[in-house]
Amino acid sequence: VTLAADNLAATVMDRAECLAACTEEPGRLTRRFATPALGQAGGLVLKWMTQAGMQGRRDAIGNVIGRWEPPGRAPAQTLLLGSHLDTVRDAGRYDGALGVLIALACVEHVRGDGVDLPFAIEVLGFADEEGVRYGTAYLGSGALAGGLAPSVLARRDADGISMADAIAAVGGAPDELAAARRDGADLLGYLEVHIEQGPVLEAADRAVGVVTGIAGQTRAEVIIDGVAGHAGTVPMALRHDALAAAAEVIGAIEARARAAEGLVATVGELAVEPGASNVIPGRARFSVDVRHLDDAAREAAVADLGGRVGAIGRARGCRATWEEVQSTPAVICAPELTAELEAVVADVAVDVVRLPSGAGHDAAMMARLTDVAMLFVRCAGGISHHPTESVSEGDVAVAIDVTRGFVARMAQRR
Ligand code: HGY
Ligand code: MN
Ligand code: MN
Repeated sequence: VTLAADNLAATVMDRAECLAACTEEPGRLTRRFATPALGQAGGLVLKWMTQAGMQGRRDAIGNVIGRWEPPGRAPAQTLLLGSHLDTVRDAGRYDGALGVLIALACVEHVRGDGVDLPFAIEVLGFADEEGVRYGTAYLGSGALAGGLAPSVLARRDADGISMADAIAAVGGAPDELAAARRDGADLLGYLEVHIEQGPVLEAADRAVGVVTGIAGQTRAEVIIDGVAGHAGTVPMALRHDALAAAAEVIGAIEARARAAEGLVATVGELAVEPGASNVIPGRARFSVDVRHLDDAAREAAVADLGGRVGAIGRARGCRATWEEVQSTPAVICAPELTAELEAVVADVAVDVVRLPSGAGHDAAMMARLTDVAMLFVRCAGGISHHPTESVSEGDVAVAIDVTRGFVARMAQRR
């Protein structure tokens, strides 16, 4: 893909198509952590980084990191831009990738137009934000921000492969994760550009919006053990049907979320054992994802639901457990950095729409390391985590202009 300064947005769109071809599953886009498909996408980004005059590398967990420095200078400070390169199953092509490509386009502009900056820029393509393979989100940004517990390396995926082995299998260094932690002392902040994944900007007819904060999320796993049996001979009153118990719990989860303003809860994965049509399920395991902008409200819901799981299990003669997998607090975007971003949006995009993020983002983890700000880009119908996810080239051009303007303001601020 060739590059000229005035068609950065077209280049971003073309490159998004190239990245969308890096998939584990022909015919649909699935690019999980530490897979060859993710390696292939990272390889493309590294190539584009090198073409943009950046020093590209992969860190111990597989994050792709490109560094640009002003010619002949070794600046004391660094501005971070980026997002994630992994995807959910049957994903859209812009969730994550768009932010990495816009960050790259911004550096290409800086270099192409000979803009002199008093700081370096690093573009980050995180190796895992979605947590699809190992259930825990933010592995990539967690390694950089120091948010990973070493115990996470022992987690096994659906095929029984440990995270440590998966990282090593794609050339990473699982025993060097501590060294991947970035020192925050030289950082000016982290800006993440991401599709909104919701309907607000489209309803407001705005190309971009400024994110005020990111909802906290709790990920848990519920395991219900009942008694498997013959579907034809065990009377209903004598059953301890694990899936029927799960259905009651899932209904209770939905009801609890519906009853609380701003609370969302989702069961996205469900496994039934032994999994035959004529056998009463002996075991059911499912994921729970609970989110709210207010941590107290989320934690109250989690406490309620954990209690309900036990009660429903006991009432049915099943053993039901709620095990928390990961809990990430809500994050308020850094006011100063966000004010800089708002000033640019006010110039470039008429007025400023501010909105919270119900979706999790690497910025939530990067906030442990440095100030964070986020720019949302309108996406058609607010659709995301779906192959029809889409953005317009015009909106991408606005997002690139805002990112460039943000970098220029950060340069004046020094
Ligand atoms: O799940 C999320 O909110 C994000 O897409 N990882
Ligand atoms: Mn996502
Ligand atoms: Mn994302």
